[in-house]
Amino acid sequence: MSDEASLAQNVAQGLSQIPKTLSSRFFYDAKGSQLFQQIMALPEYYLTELEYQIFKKQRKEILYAFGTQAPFQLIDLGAGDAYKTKLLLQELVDQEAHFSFIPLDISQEPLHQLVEELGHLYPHLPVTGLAADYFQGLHWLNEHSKDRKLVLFLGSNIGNFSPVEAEGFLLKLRSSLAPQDRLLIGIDLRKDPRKIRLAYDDSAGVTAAFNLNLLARINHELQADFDLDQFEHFAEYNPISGTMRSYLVSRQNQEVHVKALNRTFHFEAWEAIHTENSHKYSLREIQEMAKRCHLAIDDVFTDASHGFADVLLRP
Ligand code: AVI
Repeated sequence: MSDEASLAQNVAQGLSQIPKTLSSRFFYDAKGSQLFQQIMALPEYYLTELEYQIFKKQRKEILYAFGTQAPFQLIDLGAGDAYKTKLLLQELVDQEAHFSFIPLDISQEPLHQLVEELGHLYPHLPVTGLAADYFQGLHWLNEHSKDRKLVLFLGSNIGNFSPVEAEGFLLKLRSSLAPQDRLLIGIDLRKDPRKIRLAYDDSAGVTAAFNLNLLARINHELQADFDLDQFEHFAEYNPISGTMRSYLVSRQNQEVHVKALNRTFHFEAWEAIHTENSHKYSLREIQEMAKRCHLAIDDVFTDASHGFADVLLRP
C-alpha cells in the first residue's frame, strides 16, 4: 500500500469514529520531519539532550556491553539525522571496529542527506540507507547478511506506541533477531508531570505547528479544505497512565471536505482529534515489559537526572 493510500485510509477511518483519531505515523512528511528537527533543538524538549548525554558519557560502556570484536551491522531504526548515533559511530571508527551502518527511515529526504553527510565524514565506512518501514527493513537485512546485529531504536520512538502496541512491536522485533544480536532502546522515563507537558507544548509553538502540519498534509495530499486557523494544538499528560496525549481541537462547529475521499466530516465546537501518544515508563514497567516480551535486560544506561534510559536487550 502506498503512503498516500494508507493516509487516505487512516483519515477515512479516523475521522468517522468517535472520538476522532489520526495516526502520528503521518506527521513525517518533508515539512513534518523538518519541524521535528526543530523540536529536538528546543529547550523544553529534554529527551534528545538527555539521550545525547547518555551516549556522550557512556558510549564506551554501551559498546563494550554489546561486544564489538566480530564484524557486525549497526542498524538505526528511524535514524532521522542520527544526531546521537554519530557519537557511537565516531567511537567505533576510533576503535577501528569492523562494522557497517544501516540507517532506516520512512522519510526519504533526511535519509539521503544523512548518507551523503556520512560519506564525507567517514569515507571508509560502509553505509546503506534504507527507506522502508521497520519490518520491511529488518526482513531485507536478514535476507542479505548473516552478520551480528546491534539494532538501535532510540529517541523514545517506542513511546509513540501504546504499551500494548509496544509489546506487539517488541515481540515482532525479537522474532527477527538471532541469539547473538542485541537491541538498544531509548525510553523516556516518568518524571515531573509539568516537565513532560512543557516538552509537548513549547513556548515557541513549534510542537503546535508540527501537530497542525498533519492537517496541512491532508490538505495537500488528499485535497482537503482544513482551515488551520480553526484548529488548535492541545497536549495533556496523565501521570497515572504515563501517557502524554496530543490533540487537535476544533475551535468551532465546522465541516471539512476531503476531495480524494469524496467525504465531508463534521466537527462540533471543541471536538478533539487525538493525534499522538508519547508514553513514559518507569524502570519497573520496562523490566515487566521486557519479561513479557521474552527479552533479557543486559544493561540499563541512564543520564544523571534519571530522566531517560537506554536499555540493552538480548533475545
Ligand atoms: C518521535 N517521537 C519520539 C516524538 C515524541 O516525543 O513522542 C515525537 C514528538 N511529538 C511531539 N514532540 C515530539
